[in-house]
Amino acid sequence: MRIIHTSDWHLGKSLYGQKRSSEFASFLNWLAECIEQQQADALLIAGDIFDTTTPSNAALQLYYQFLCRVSLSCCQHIVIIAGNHDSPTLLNAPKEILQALNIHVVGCATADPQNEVITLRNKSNEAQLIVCATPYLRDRDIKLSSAGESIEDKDHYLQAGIIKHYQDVCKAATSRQLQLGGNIPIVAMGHLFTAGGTIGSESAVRDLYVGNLGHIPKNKLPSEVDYMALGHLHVPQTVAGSQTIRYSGSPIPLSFGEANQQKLVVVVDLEKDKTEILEVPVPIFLKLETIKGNWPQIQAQLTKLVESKSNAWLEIVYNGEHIIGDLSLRLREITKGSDLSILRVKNNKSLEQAIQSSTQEALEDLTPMEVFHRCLKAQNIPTDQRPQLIESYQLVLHEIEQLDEFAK
Ligand SMILES: [Mn+2]
Repeated sequence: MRIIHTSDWHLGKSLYGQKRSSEFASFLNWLAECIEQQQADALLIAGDIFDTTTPSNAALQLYYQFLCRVSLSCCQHIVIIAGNHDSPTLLNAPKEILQALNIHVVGCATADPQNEVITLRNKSNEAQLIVCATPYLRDRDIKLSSAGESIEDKDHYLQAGIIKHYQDVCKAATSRQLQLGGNIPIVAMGHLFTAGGTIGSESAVRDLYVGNLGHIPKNKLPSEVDYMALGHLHVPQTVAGSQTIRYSGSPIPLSFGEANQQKLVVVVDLEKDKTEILEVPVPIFLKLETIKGNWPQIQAQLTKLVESKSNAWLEIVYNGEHIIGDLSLRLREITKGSDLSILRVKNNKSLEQAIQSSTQEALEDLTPMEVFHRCLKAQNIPTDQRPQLIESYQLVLHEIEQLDEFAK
């Protein structure tokens, strides 16, 4: 049994206002070819299919066209779980019709763990693989928060609840394994943050779990499974050194911060007693590059890119000694007539900045917690009062996040 594990597509995401539909289409085309080349039997997508809970029709079309194409290929099954970015109901809406194509969708957790246990069968109706398909778990899937709960209480209940949910689903899977004769491999899927995970410079993920809220220690993950296909972190990685618990990461760099990561999908061969793993690198469909330095450095790098006829998308960070008021104009001059696109210019030495004598930054560059820290400083709040206020603020942030998701 050969499976391919991927996650965090974030279809529909744009970068500083630029649509990325052609990169997403290129990736899905590549993935469909990769499935054929690898002769994969199943595809597991571990959440964050879409970037928002209301994806555009163009993003939906990419998704359905891909599902249709793959369901006609050698790949007999697709299992999809919702991530925190996905709308559980949007994913679930076509559940029955997709089921007819052997595409299994789990948009939200239910009270019965059996609903998250899927048996994949071959054409002769023989069971090949059991999949524990647990979607992203929200507060309301675990327990309702009560007023006056401290961050420690909340973290404790949330963690314990998430762990128990995974254990319940795993237990249901092992009893199904017994019913089926005992030697069918089990794969678990999840969309969560394991403690110690690498998040790179993903502020979007960093903000999601304030403090350590909801971080799951590796030794609490179900150990009875042959492979665990995780989503949520965009940097591909193994969990705490275990080769069989992995994040596939996002398939294309979703921000300039991810541009230097090798993106990949994971091919997993599940035999009776051994699991073999192969990482297949995803090609770069469009280069994202950050150009940083003083003016001569930026000028030299840009000229080189123009000469090499690059069509990269660029982020320019000027941090030279001298104030440059006409940075954008100078950049336009150099790149005129080329295929380069400058998406973002950060001038650390602009005239306005010299006047304000503070670093030039936009609110979007800061996390809500950083803003709060600055508030405390600006209001001269005594240091001994700060921890209590920070804790309350973390709780409020978390409540807002959950309310936001409830509305979805
Ligand atoms: Mn996520």
